[in-house]
Amino acid sequence: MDSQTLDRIRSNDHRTLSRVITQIESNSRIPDSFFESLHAYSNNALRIGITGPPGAGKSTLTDQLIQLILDDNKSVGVLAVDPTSPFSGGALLGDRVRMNHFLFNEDVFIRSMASHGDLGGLAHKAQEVGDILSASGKDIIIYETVGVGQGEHEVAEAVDMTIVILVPESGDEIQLMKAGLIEIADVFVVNKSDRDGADRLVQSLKNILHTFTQKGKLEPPVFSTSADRKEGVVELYIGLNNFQKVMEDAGVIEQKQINRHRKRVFDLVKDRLISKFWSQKKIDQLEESIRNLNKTSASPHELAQLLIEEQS
Ligand SMILES: Nc1nc2c(ncn2[C@@H]2O[C@H](COP(=O)(O)OP(=O)(O)O)[C@@H](O)[C@H]2O)c(=O)[nH]1
Ligand SMILES: [Mg+2]
Repeated sequence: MDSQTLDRIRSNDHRTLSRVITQIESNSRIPDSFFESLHAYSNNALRIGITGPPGAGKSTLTDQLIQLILDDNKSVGVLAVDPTSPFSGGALLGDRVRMNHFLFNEDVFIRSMASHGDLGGLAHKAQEVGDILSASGKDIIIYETVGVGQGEHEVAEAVDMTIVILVPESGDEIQLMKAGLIEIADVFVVNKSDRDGADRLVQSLKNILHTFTQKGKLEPPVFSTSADRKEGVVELYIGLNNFQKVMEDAGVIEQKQINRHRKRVFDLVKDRLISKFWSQKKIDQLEESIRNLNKTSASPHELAQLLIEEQS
């Protein structure tokens, strides 16, 4: 990583953005000094996560939101994170084709990122990419993630506002609560409002949220859209701006940022201590002690304690 990289990022050079994001995606070691200098420029963008079941209309809606953001004289970075695909591109290729009309617009940067099966690392990768997009001057960063399990929780950790997209086919309220989506959502969107059952879902979501939102927490608003017909999307954009203010005034966004900062420090310390600990000597020592399980009398707990106590 040469010293000009940060300058290029800050001058919104999309090729450099791509190159650095590829390095983050593939776990290449990027020097601390780079992130130290990046930090001062990494906190200006609003980070929004958009999650929901496959086919709910996340990409269609994101595409519409990009246009509204541009109309609002703002710039946007989009990171499509696919926790289900071990390969880059793949499932998300269709999305990229759909958003192709923004290809030569320097106020829009769109990238997909695969998790390479490393779900645990997704939160910090999403963070780092967000820092880079923020340093390039993007006002808003959107993360599109398929909500199928763990991935959306990882991404929710990296954003200021999580939008959960549902469709009338998403299932009943009980399933939603089981899926844990209510815990991570700041905002709900019921998309495909052109389909049967949409109004009922909006109503029952509102009821649940009203009943189950804890005291002192903000009750998530529920919006209704038909993304491919461009219905309700302007109202959603205005509603998101308003709710951002509500979240800011309530200190929710600042609290999320503080939590992120703390967690990043915790994670970095953990990673560094672990990699420092496992010297070749320690690895050999462990292998030596467990080579023949029949003869190994020490329990895993004893061995761990021995390895930790011994000077490296
Ligand atoms: N009927 C209907 N179809 C929609 C709507 N929004 C998106 N779709 C369609 O649903 C499919 C999946 O949309 P996509 O944006 O790729 O979903 P994603 O997997 O959540 O990103 C596409 O064929 C869209 O054209 C909508 O509001 N109503
Ligand atoms: Mg999509």
